Amino acid sequence: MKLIIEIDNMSCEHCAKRVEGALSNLDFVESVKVNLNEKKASLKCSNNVNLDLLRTTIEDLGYDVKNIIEE
Ligand SMILES: [Cu+2]
Repeated sequence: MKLIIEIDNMSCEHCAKRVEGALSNLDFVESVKVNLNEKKASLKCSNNVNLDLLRTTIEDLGYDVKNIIEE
């Protein structure tokens, strides 16, 4: 499944890499790419995706999840 996560408060490429690294460590995340300018993470996830865990993983880093969209 493909997801787009809209993320607020990432201020630089370092933030984007932090989010990318944390999300890629989740076992159901197959691939992740964060676009800083668009404030979006694009993910490919397996079927056992946990949306709450995606949200809290990003929020625990200090960023805000505005929306999670299934493509
Ligand atoms: Cu930063």
